[in-house]
Amino acid sequence: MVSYLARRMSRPRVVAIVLALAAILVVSLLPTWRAEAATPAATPAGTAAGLIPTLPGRVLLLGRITPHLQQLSVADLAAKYPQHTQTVTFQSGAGPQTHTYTGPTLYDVLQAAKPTFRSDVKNDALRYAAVIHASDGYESVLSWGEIDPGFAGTEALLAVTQDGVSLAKEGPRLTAPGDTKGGRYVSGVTAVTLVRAGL
Ligand SMILES: Nc1nc2c(c(=O)[nH]1)N[C@H]1C(S)=C(S)[C@@H](COP(=O)(O)O)O[C@H]1N2
Ligand SMILES: [Mo]
Repeated sequence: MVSYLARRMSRPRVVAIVLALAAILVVSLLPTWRAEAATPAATPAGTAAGLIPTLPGRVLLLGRITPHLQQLSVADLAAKYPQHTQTVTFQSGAGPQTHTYTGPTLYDVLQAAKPTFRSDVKNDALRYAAVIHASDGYESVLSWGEIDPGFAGTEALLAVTQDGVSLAKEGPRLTAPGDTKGGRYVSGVTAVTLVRAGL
């Protein structure tokens, strides 16, 4: 077509038409490109969705542990740590819910991951917190003082079963016994980051 046009029109005119068509194409695609740049795929605003890689059937342990990146399968969680059973009730948008969970304590899992607590800083562990990340970008925090048996000693579990049903497919669920509302019962856990919140 271009050669047909070239035979009928002067060369500068063909060049001008091609450039004009290219400009129209770029201008018409610009809003799409800009929208894609502003909203990376499936990242709800204000969440870590997309920032933390999701390994199906695995939980990543990250942050102030030794080494800094570790991974566990749900089978590891069910076999390598002492298992606890707890029946808990929490308030949710769908009314109060009561469930029975089994799994290791978050405390045992993090202790085995060797936190980088400093022995030369008084109660360094009390400056630490675990961030629980879920597959949908939901996150919640438990401080070390909440889960350490020497302090509040909340038996937060990384539950691998709920009401007798395996959570291997959707990922473990954090429990927060003692909480009234269900907000910290994080489901579909993909990662736990141990952070040092002290300055
Ligand atoms: N991953 C994830 N876990 C979550 C939530 C969420 O949005 N995403 N919502 C929380 C809230 S606010 C409540 S009340 C409970 C509800 O539990 P259910 O999803 O089993 O009904 O889950 C909690 N865990
Ligand atoms: Mo909730």
